Order: sequence, then C-alpha cells, then structure tokens
Amino acid sequence: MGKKKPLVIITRRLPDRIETRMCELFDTRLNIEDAAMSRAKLTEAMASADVLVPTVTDRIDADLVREAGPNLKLIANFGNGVDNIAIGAALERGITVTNTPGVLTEDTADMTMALILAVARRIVEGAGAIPANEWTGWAPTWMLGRRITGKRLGIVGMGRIGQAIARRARAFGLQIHYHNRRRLSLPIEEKLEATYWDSLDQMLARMDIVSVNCPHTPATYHLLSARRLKYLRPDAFLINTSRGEVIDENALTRMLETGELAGAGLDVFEHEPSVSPKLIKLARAGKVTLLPHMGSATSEGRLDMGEKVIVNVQTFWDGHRPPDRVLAAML
Ligand code: 8YV
Repeated sequence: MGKKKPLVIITRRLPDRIETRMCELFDTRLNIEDAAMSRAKLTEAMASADVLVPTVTDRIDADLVREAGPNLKLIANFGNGVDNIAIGAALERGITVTNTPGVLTEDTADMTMALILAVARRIVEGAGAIPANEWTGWAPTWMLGRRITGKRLGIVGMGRIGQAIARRARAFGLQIHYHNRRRLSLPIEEKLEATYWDSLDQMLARMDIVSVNCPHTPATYHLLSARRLKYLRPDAFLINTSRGEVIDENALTRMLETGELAGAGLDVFEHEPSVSPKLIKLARAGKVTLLPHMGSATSEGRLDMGEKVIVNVQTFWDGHRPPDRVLAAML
C-alpha cells in the first residue's frame, strides 16, 4: 500500500492550474470562497492539517502555532515574506516552514520602477486629467514632475529584489547607493556600480529617491522611524514595495502632510488591508501613489509561486529537505 497523501489546507484561492495539480498530488482542501480565513477557521485548519499553505493575509502567530495539531509538520507559505508566521514558535514545535523566494524578484523590481516613475513624473495624476475633463491643452508649466536621470537612488536592503531594482535603475541613469546588513562582494558592487553606505542615516540624508526592499523582521520593524525619516531631504521621494511595518507610517504621513517630504509611492501598508484615511487624502491630492499590494501580482509569478509550494510540499512529504526551508538564522 502506498503512503497516505497529506491533508493540505490552502487558505486562499490559487491559480487553477496549481489547485488542480495539488488536488491530484495531495488530499487538498481548497478555499473556494477565497475570503481570508477567520481566526477560528485558521485554528481549525492548524489543528487538522498535515500541511498548511497560508498567504500574507493569514496571521499565524505564536498562539495559533500552539493550537497546531499533532499532524501539522509543514507550513508552506505561498509568498516570499514570512513575517505573517511566528517562525521561532513553529520551528520550536518541530514544524518546518518554507516560502517561495526568487520567483517574484523581477516582478517586484518592475513595480518598484513603476512607482518611482509614477511618483516622480506624476503619472497617476496625469492619467486622471483626461477622464476628469481637466485637460484644456498643453501648457509649458503644467503637470511638471521631476527628472529621474542623474538622481541618486538609495536602496534599503540589497538582496535579490534590491539588486534587480539596481539593474533597472542603472538603465534609467540613476546613481545607485545602498544600505544592507552585509556589504555586497566587490565584483557585484562593481557590476551594479553601487555605492555602499554603512550608515543608513547618512545615506538617507543624501538621496533623491529611497526604495525600501528589506524584509520585515523584528530587527527591521520601523527601521525608517520618525527620527530616521527626518534625515530625508524635503524634495526626496520614498518608495516601499517591501512591508509597511518597515516604515513608521504615521510619521511618514505627517511629513507628507507638512511638506517635509516631496512624495511617496507605497505598495504596502502597516495595517493591510486598511489604509489610513490621511494617506488616501494625500493620494487624492497627488502627494502619494498608493497601490494595493500588487508588487508580485503577475499570472506568471503566481504560477511560479504555486510550483514552488508544490515542490516544497512534495519533497517534504517524500522525506527530503524541501528546497525553500526558512531557517531561524535567516531572520
Ligand atoms: C505576495 C509578497 O503576493 O511574497 C511576498 O512576500 O509580499 C507578495 O508579493 C504575498 O506575500 C503572498 O502571500
């Protein structure tokens, strides 16, 4: 008799092709309604599953991990960031955690460039003018944005995504600066023509555009604190396609309101999916561009993420080490 299939509970709808394959391979429970699971539903899923496949919309905190049933051995996150999961608590309980790194790098870097361009060149405001009947014709002083070429871009977090942004930004004529936990090797630095800043404060004070690309961990929570944000120049733009929690959003909002910062492009928020009314007001005034966490939202990317989840689950269930294990040392 073959080995029993694992009970895999997926918390959200995934692309059809991924769900179909998972149903073939595993005893899979889908979430057809696609509503984010309530805490009670998540608790039930943790108690009964062999494998849980959550997403960023599921908060698997230490209390929930304590509710895990004896069968739960793997949490295969559909997503790169794992700040939605209490990793320490899971690992302590002997639950393996995996994620989907690498496959959303290019899409997220594209969206970061889109936000840089949108904010500096006022694309969203401009695109709204014609449908709103506000365009009376070309004028020399109307809808002026800021030039990108020649400006300094400071990347906070120079991992895969940060480097993919650097490659694109070079082609736009931006000068690349970065701050990272570890300095890149010299050959990579040279290839990216990137300048390393040991001091984040000093880098922030000298940049025209700052892009946040580090993961959210206990060490990076409010890394851009109220104190640090003050280093930014009043004509600078701040872009975030990482996690809202890395920036003190209230402090950022205040600075945008008072004109201490020229603008921001945000794809992520501190309390998703709720977005502060103050930020929405700033968006209406053309001060910020807000996107609903869509940095990695491409059909191709979602399929790649699903494939990674399948490989992680299957490899684990076959008794091998899954390729995308999240280790405590990574956090
Ligand atoms: C994903 C993301 O869509 O993978 C990540 O870390 O931020 C997103 O782009 C989301 O996490 C899916 O769970």
